Amino acid sequence: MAVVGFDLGFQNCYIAVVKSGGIETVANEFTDRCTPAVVSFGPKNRFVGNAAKNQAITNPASTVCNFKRLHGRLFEDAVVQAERANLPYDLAPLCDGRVSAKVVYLEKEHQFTIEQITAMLLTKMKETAEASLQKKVVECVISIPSFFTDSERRSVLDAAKIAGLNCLRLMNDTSAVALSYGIYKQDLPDPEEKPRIVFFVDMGHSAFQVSACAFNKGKLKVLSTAFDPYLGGRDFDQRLVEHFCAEFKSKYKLDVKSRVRALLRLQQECEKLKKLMSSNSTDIPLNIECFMDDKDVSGKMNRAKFEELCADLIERVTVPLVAALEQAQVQLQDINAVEIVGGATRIPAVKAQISKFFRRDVSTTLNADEAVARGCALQCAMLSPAFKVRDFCITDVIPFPISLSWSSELWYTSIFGKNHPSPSSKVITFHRNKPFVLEAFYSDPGSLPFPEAKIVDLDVVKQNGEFSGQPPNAKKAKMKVKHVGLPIEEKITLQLPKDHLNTLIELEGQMIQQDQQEKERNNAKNAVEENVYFYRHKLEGPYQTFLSTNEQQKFFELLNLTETWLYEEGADQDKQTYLHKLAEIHKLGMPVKDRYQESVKRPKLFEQLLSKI
Ligand code: ATP
Ligand code: K
Ligand code: MG
Repeated sequence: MAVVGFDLGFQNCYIAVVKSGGIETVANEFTDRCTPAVVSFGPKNRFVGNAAKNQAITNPASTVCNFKRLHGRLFEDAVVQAERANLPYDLAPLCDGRVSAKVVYLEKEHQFTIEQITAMLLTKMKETAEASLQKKVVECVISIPSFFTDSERRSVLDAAKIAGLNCLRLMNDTSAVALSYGIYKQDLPDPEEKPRIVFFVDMGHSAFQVSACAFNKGKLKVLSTAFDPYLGGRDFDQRLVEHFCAEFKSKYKLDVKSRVRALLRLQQECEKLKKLMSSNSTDIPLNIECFMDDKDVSGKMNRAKFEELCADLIERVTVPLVAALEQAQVQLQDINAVEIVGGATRIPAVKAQISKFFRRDVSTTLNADEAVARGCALQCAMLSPAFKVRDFCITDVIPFPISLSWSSELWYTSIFGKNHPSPSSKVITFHRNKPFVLEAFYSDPGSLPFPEAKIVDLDVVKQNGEFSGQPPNAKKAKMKVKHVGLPIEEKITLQLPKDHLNTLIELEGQMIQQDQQEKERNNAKNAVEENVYFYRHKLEGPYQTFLSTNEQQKFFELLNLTETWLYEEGADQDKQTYLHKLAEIHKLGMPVKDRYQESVKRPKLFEQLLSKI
């Protein structure tokens, strides 16, 4: 069994695998260990990751990015609507109200659910892992933000199923980081000693998360988790974008926001600028050629000015830190280390703010980009029977309290409090002789990172059970309790119905096949082109003397004709046509190649023979 961990980032995804006893992060075919969370749709195939990111500006309306936060939500949801306002592609409701991305694929309009989009990304990551491991990947652990609610989590699980993955566990980003930190530490305090307290702080592209963890030998207990789901690197980019939009308006009379492509280019440049400012405090130029109306634009920025533009964002860094510290019930002086990960913690002001709050230097002992994926792979190894990993017990927490209600009797109880351990279970006894409905829900809608209470209603787990075995007076006849099976019908709001899920699994399979066919077609076309160049080169050189002038002339003619054909009607043909062209070339080329190779081998064979005489 392959052991794989996926960091499903808002912007950047990473894959870690267990290979010859160690954890490795895997590079894709672009030798990039980061797979951008982008899926693009073309007339013949899909592009995922790096290839899709390259389409972001040329094909913005069918290039789906920034979609992670749309999981488990309805189209009407305020979060979805707020995201939609800034997306270069369109979202649309499905008939059940869930959200989908509207794109042009295979020259037709298509709507893909967010689960499908994430599944496409996971398919790509799965293929990358398979290429590295040289075996099939099914079992995996996937990371999610700690603030993801039940419906968001289930939505990610559905995406995994569509991609043909068996997600053994979803792991909170910061817990994955904590596991990567703790598992190899040789010097953790003994179980009966005072634990080592470490805070993990992760600022990614879309969100800010912090968790407090207590480590002892062989165990990790998450004490608290806090977050700002709407504070990440992209907010810092946006400040720069706003700044330059205003500047270009007054300087060049350009309305950048009226043009999708210009805005996207500016966003890309601002992100680059932000990264440059992390290692450079002097003025940095921003130049974009042919930006709008054939105009070149330029501007400049420096770290001090940037920090001014982002002052309130930097202030907000403190809020979750306070919450995590309070809920963990530890004192600043009890903290042994503060580890930062996530790309946006590289912003010097963010790092300084964290450091200022904890009154200590922050540590960067972990790989800021890969720690989440590595933690997921470790967790996957621990869950896999095929691997022996040192015993390490993780107690995670769920930040939101959960209650149960029994609608028929207005009965209500809180079963799990804020930051309750996870996984955990509780036994609750009901005495019933008729079917009954139990409803599980988040007790404190205000604590959910949703702006609207309405969404909370939809985020409820309902359990509908038939119960017939217990006599009505079971309470009195205590000694005669009879145990019968309790058929449970589970109703989970917003989850894909099973038959629909199967359809989506099938559809993903078809799209994988379509991509494969397109890849083979392209390979065949490239082979024709490569062989034209190969033989031309050889005919002008070493092959020259191995065919008659007449044959040579005929061959050159074929190569020239094929080359012209490739640029004209041959530009877009099916695989078979290319293979046919290739055969034509080989028909003339192979005999020459054989003659040539024979001539190279002949002296050597001759020498061998001579040496034997
Ligand atoms: P999320 O955790 O929100 O799902 P993610 O995991 O995809 O997002 P990361 O890859 O951790 O996010 O971080 C990406 C962010 O970090 C981007 O905003 C990127 O611009 C920013 N970033 C990366 N390197 C630097 C740097 N050197 N200086 C400033 N910001 C940086
Ligand atoms: K990431
Ligand atoms: Mg992340």
